Amino acid sequence: MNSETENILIIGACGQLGTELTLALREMYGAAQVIASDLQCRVPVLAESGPFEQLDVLDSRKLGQLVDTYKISHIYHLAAILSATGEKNPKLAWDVNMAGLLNVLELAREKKLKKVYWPSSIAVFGPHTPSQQTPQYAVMDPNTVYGISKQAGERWCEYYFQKYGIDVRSLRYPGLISYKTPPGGGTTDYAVEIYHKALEGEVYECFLKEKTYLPMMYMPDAVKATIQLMEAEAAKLTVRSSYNVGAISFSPEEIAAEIKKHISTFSIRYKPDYRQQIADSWPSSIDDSVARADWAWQPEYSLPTMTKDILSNLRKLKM
Ligand code: NAD
Ligand code: AKB
Repeated sequence: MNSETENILIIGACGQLGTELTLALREMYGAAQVIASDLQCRVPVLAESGPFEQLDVLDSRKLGQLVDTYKISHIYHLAAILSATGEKNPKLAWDVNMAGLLNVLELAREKKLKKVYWPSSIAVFGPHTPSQQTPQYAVMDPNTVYGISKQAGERWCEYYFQKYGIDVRSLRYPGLISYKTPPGGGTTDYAVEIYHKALEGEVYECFLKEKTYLPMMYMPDAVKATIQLMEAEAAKLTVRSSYNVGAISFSPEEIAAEIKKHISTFSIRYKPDYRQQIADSWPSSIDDSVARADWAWQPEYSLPTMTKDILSNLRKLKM
């Protein structure tokens, strides 16, 4: 452990985002510099490729001990209860999402951490938000406990930046799509499950209606955006709540049609459930011009290039 360089703690590292972000940060900064943590180590590669610590973010004493032991300078706080799971257990979602963030922000203030990363979500928007090309600054009336916690979290991040000078940075991710780690209970999870079912030769039963457009992003773009934001010069950042970041927008019928170009026998049927109402309250597409202007954000993947990449990689993994 080198105390002169960045020592990074990732909280919630075993999740869909954390698994890939941890490995990318270990590549960049060295494995010993990047401490992965989660409730349990569900992803063996994270303990095999570098330090891993069991941590509940609600345990502020243990969090403080880890920061001291590893001389942590940067925290990536990813632990959260996502939208669909949150609606089943609103109290748990509020406690984990809110108290967890406040523990991290307080610790950053006490221990004078150099930087904190905390992700927000398109879930901060609601039914009265303009749904097409949703601007950076728009009406926010989230109606899920997850969205309410993310909106409040954004306000806390900006508060800690303005009051205490904590260098907190944040992105409002759209639905993240990956093939390496399963998603954790969100409304956009269908766009991950669909690829697995297609390769298993099964009909995919989609929990959203065929024309439900949502903003989405392939995981390599999400990892790139996160690292780019964290590396950006502080003086260039004009948003200290959370940046809109966009990439792709599509509906279930469009992703199914794209998969059919590769697997002609694939078929989908629709059985919308409680997640339809959540999806209907979220934007269809995102205006991320502020992120593009401030730190040169530019996504790489489209629906066709993402689909080709996921299917070829999943085929190799399933062989
Ligand atoms: P995930 O559900 O896959 O992973 C979250 C991780 O947090 C899990 O490994 C879980 O074990 C851990 N965790 C839960 N409670 C904890 C606690 N009390 N202490 C420590 N760890 C705990 O979520 P994800 O998709 O990787 O999302 C990561 C972050 O990105 C979250 O803040 C989420 O809100 C945000 N985000 C994700 C998406 C997406 O589509 N995946 C979109 C927008 C925002
Ligand atoms: C969810 O669906 O809850 C997440 C998100 C968009 O925040 N994928």
